[in-house]
Amino acid sequence: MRIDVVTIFPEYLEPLNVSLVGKARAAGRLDVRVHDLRGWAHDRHNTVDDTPYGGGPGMVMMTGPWGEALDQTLADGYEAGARQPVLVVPTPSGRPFTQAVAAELSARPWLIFTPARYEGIDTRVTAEYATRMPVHEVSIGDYVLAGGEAAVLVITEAVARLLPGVLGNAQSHADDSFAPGPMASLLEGPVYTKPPAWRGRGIPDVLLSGHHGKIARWRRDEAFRRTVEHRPDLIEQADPAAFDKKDREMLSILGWQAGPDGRFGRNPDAMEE
Ligand code: 6GU
Repeated sequence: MRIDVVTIFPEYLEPLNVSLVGKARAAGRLDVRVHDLRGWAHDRHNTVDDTPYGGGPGMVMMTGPWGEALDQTLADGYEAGARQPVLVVPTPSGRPFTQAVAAELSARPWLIFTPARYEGIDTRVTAEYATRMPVHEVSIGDYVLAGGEAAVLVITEAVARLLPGVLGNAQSHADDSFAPGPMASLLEGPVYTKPPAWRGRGIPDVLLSGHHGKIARWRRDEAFRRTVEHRPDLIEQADPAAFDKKDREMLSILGWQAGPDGRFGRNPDAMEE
């Protein structure tokens, strides 16, 4: 996969040299190019922003530098043999970035990121490139960052770990929290490693039993506990067909029951802690 990032803070993308993404690059599975947007500014102050039409606070990133930067980035990529670019525009007003979006992007050969500072980029830029390639405007959560660079780090890491050969063990993301499939959208439960006793705290007996069926069931029960506690919305939205008899027993113990539509909700008679 090729990734281009155009930014006014190239140094903000330094973490892409580290850890999983850094290793994927070193292994040749990921080709990351970071470009300084100011290289396409033309006045002596390297200006890339201007005041918003209609008034109001803040500054808007100008069409000129972005247009030239993206034209050049596209031309260089095509020249190097890259194909089928997708433009990924991080913005708090984008669609939520989820594991499903990460999986979709990981199947593409070429991503171009346009993290913005100030109040965002003149809308005509995305409108223009949307006539040439798919454009995904994405937000990484319901809070406001000073710019999209941190979102580029987040999205790149989520995508890179899904690339073939980047995680040693393909099974390691089959049971991720938010992985698609039968385990759909349960959070992962607690994990333990050696030593077997630490400050008076032991390991649940089942994990030492060697009984794989019981261990799998225990893990799923703990996943239900944690999901009910941290993300009850995931249980409410889940397709109840994904829940077997044991799942339903666990949900009942946790104070959840199926409503008339089959979906699960908190049992109003259950006692709160
Ligand atoms: Cl992608 N950008 C900014 N500036 N803030 C955000 C965001 C992105 N996602 C959530 N908040």
